[in-house]
Amino acid sequence: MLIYLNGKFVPKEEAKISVFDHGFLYGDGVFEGIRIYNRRVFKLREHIKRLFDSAKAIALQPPLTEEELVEATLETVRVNNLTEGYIRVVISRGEGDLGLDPRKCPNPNVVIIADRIEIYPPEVYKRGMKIVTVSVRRNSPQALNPNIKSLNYLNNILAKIEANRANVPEAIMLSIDGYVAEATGDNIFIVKNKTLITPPLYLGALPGITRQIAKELAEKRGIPTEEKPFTLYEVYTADECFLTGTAAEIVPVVEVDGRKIGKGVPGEITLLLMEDFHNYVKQEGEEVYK
Ligand code: PXG
Repeated sequence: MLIYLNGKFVPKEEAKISVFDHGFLYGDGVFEGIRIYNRRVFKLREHIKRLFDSAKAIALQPPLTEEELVEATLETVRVNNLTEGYIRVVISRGEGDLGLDPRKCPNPNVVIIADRIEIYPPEVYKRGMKIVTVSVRRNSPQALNPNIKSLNYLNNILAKIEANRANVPEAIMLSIDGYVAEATGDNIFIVKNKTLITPPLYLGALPGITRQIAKELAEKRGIPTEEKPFTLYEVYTADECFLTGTAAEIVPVVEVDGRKIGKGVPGEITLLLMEDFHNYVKQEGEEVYK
């Protein structure tokens, strides 16, 4: 496996970053997770754009342009000869001293890893997922905005630890005010009266690329979509529920906190969007091997 490290391709064993990197010391940096489907990098430009938006939000100036990073990402897939997989693009603040001050870090580190992907077992997509709500609240946008895909994922990891203890693969995180925000690494949707509803981003959720696709696919099908705040009551009483994410794709949720959602099986609209999504990923994306 070859890793892109600041403009060079190095073997995995040699791909090393200083312990003084503020990504390591403080979680100071940003990242993206991107899928490779069928020799194409899915929504590559959208991911790189979001990465640059995250970097902008933390006042980190990437040492290369969006176009250069798009090319570097494609090249990383190429040198590893992948046709399917998962890409991690990371820009950390870079090496500094032991203080917080990012001004001491003049050279951000850029890493691109292209690897195989680990996905949920097929049963989860057939029968649906059981999830719980966790006690830890999603970061307040007023403290650390969840719109930023930063290297500081402790909020999500604390939630994941609670999910692990409950023996479920994902979990709902609420906003400080008790509205449904998102899952630990996925966005959330409910379906009510044939309408798709997802929380607005200001409640504290990542502007998910898959979330956006789900909305677009629904609109193409003539299914109305809404962004509005909702509580757990609305989840428990929804007709359908599903999660969206680059790794998870669209995954049906059939039970939340011991309450069956709808009939307790993947919903009609969920199944329709899953099918549309699978067709969509086959055709969309930046060709790796031209
Ligand atoms: N919310 C959060 C907090 C995420 O981290 C999503 C939503 C979905 O966004 P996209 O753009 O992928 O549709 C994410 C991204 C993992 C893992 O290993 C998952 C993500 C990020 C990092 C790791 O499960 N999901």
